[in-house]
Amino acid sequence: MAKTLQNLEIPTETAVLVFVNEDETEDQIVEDELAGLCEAAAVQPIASIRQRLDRPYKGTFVGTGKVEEIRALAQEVKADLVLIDSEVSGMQQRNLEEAFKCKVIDRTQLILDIFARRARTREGMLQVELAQLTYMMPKLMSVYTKFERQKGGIGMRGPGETKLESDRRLARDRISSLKDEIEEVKRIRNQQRAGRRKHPFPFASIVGYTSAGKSTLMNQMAGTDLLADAMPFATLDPTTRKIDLADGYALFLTDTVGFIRKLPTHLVAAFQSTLEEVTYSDFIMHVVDLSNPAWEMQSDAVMETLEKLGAHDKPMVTIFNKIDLIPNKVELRRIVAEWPNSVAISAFNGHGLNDLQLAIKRQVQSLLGTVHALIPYEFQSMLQECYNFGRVLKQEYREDGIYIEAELVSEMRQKLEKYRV
Ligand SMILES: Nc1nc2c(ncn2[C@@H]2O[C@H](COP(=O)(O)OP(=O)(O)OP(=O)(O)O)[C@@H](O)[C@H]2O)c(=O)[nH]1
Ligand SMILES: [Mg+2]
Repeated sequence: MAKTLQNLEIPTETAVLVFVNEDETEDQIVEDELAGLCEAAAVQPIASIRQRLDRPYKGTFVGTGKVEEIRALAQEVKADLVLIDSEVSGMQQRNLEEAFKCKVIDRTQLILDIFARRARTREGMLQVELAQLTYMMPKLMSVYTKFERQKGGIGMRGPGETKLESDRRLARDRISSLKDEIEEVKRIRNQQRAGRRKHPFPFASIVGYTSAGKSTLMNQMAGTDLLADAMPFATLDPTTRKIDLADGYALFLTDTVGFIRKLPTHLVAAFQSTLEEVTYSDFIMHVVDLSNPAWEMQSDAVMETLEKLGAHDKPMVTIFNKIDLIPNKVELRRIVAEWPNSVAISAFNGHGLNDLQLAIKRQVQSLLGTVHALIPYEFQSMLQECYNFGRVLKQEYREDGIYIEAELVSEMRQKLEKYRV
């Protein structure tokens, strides 16, 4: 049975959306994306308004005339909240709430709220709370004045909900204890990773824009039953599985949280332990939803996030997904030909997965090195290690030892260094 998103409520809060993107050509993309985020956060947009801003106004983010316009609109449609599609400061938020006489939420808070809904594991919850608190810290003094007693609802949800009302000192204490707890979780995760490192197989992470089809691909390749859903940020916690490839090759594959344009910095920082899976990978599988008109912008956003994580220099296979939705095959072939180390697939119907397996195998092979060695009989156990940690191509019992020819990961190659022939 297909998994569905739990916890999806009927929208409870109505919102006026305020778009502030500068570039006119991005209007549709920006609108679609915010609609998706609203749905994921159970917010119902009932009206929208736009201001082209090259630079936000210091006190109120939008201009004075716009403030009045939004106030009138929000009152007319009786909105529960006004959602600004950008990051606003605590002072701006307070000023706007005073003006609108209703709650004001920014894009970062909306995304944090979705994460809070999705958090299932202890690690996920800790990280969401840390992200919420660090984002709220500077706002605590200013924002939670008038509306602080309106508990619950969007932006107030999640593990941190009661904490948000506490004063700064309490928040600071909580942040430091959260960091300690996350350290502990991280330690355990490192142990697991070290355990997997004992195997000869390389690590790869599936990264990509949210909803690109990462979990669908993981399910196809690993036979997992991960939640795949059109809603943004369906995946929060990473999952790692061993994948067997042809000719005895294998790798550890991790599916993880998706990225988004202007991914809040606080989120990246707080999700360090989750995102470490990416930083520790030997190579990256970048899934791009080619059916999305904004795929290039999305791909750039992913590359920017990888840069923030220090993972942009890793070898990468680019996977153009959802080609079942692309009618123009000529254009598709052109893109794949132009894009280095790329393949086109449909994670949905499995089309192109053979090409992908080949591309991955090539990547894995490039991480292995061939070794010719003569292992003395008293160190026979090393032969077993070669089998365990690589591919033995040839083996001969000779007078002075066991001759082997094997493809091995670098750690194992080092171990055999002194027996090399
Ligand atoms: N038509 C089509 N739909 C696809 C394909 N791959 C994934 N999808 C759909 O795209 C949506 C998102 O897929 P997911 O696998 O959840 O995407 P994800 O990248 O894991 O998303 P997040 O975890 O939310 O960041 C789902 O509704 C999938 O059914 C594909 O190849 N073709
Ligand atoms: Mg996913």
